[in-house]
Amino acid sequence: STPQERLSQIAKFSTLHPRPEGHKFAYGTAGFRLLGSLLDSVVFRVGLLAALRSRKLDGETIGVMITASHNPPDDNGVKLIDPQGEMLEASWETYATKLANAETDDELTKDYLAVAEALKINLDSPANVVFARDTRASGPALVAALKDGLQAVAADYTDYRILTTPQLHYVVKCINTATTATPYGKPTEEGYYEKLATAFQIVTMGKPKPPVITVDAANGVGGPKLKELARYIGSDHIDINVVKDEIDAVEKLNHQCGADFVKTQQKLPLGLEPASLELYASLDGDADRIVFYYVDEASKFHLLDGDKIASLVAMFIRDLLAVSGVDLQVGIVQTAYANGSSSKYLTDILKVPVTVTPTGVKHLHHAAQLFDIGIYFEANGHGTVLFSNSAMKSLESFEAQNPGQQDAVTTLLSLAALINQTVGDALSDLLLVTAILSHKVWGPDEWNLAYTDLPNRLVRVVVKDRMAFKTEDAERRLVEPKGLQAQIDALVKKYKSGRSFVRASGTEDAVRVYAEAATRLEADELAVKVSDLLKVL
Ligand code: G16
Repeated sequence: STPQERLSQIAKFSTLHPRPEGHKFAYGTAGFRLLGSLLDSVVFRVGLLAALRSRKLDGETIGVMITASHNPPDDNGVKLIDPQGEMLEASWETYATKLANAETDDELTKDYLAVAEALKINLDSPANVVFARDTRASGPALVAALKDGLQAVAADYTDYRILTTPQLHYVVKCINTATTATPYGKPTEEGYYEKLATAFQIVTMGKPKPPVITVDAANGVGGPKLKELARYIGSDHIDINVVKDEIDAVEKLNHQCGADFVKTQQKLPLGLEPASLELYASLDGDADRIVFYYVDEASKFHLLDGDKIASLVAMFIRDLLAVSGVDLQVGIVQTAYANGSSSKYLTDILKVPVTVTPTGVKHLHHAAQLFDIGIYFEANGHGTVLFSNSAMKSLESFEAQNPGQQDAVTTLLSLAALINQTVGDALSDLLLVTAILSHKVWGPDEWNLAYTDLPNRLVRVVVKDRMAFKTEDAERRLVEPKGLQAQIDALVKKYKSGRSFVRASGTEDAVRVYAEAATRLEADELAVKVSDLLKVL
């Protein structure tokens, strides 16, 4: 087709997906995220961009995931996945935002061409895109808009229907590595289950069955997918009991349950009646986050969040490396939300280096890639472990001197297969944690012993303009509004082991306040006082 025909094709489709007036869209921490009813034009345009991205990369396959993860049921969102299963390269976020905000069909075609020209993209080259969605009611209509976008620019696509976000990341990496020396796996949902199930069976071979686990699936896509995964593993190897799995009751998604609820409220999902000292976990709406918890004999609730997962995994991997004799550097990546006690434990007791980055998987992921084995977890339960190519080669070529060393190397290699290397994955992390507990013959209370969390509180504050909040030092300090940081500092000084920071959310129209201190009372008080500072703005 001629360039002119191409543009009129885009304009023709675009008229079917008009941009709602008065909204400024931004590609944020987790792509575009807002009310599902406002997303039609955005998703259509993401289709155009996904095709451009694929064409720029010689037809490598790009992923598009339609989900709003932990957000309420009426929200939805869309994010792009790069060829190795990573988040969209940051420099492209600007193009995404630009296309989403074009006022008219004409402006859109002009902006589209401008991106193609600036990046020297050959619009005749092939474009390949795969996509999936979560269980939200607005999903099917948004998929239709995406397909229109892909058709408008003649991209080839495959609809993977309903998947968890990490499953789509896995598929993207599998497709793009299929013909390389290190194929990641079979690019199907079944391939995903097979890979994880086999790795889990190898990692736990000869070990006792892990503790029985009950999983709150937030009434989202993770429920059916986890049941399927458990079926592949088999009840000889693990007992997983899935609750909160009503995916058809769309209004129940993330409602008083799920990883975000349990982490921020620091309490059990609604209606869950736990048996003491048994292991529980909660997923979020697209199953890329997980937190664990239990109640003790005195019915006290204990949260085992992303920091606790990172610490458990770091300890296990460090010990395996010591036994194996393979010399690899392990590092941890956290955010400002990491509990002060966890950072202290990792640095002082485990003696592994800790890097702090801003919130958002892309930041943590990149920092983790700098280590041989990089462990990254946000306190909210999003995280994974990255084994570098050279680490994999060292492990694969290592010549063990005794069966102990061989065992440790085999376990490390199967951990690399068990752990989703593309992004934080609640299902893969669930298997990772239970496999470690099986090795240690631990229940949740033994796991929890490593360190005691400093009491902490997270508050969500709705402000007039969250964009007015600018931070530095990995979000630990405010630069703007001017003068506010000095006021926070003055408050923090009054509390033993006090720490507090304020940052704008990238996924909700609000500002988040985090506070921790030596006692529950003080942590709560500090959080309230810092929040009060924002109210007078
Ligand atoms: C997303 C991001 C996470 C982030 C979370 C909350 O998670 O992927 O990295 O921690 O939002 O971010 P914020 O505090 O900026 O709203 P999810 O699970 O919602 O995709």
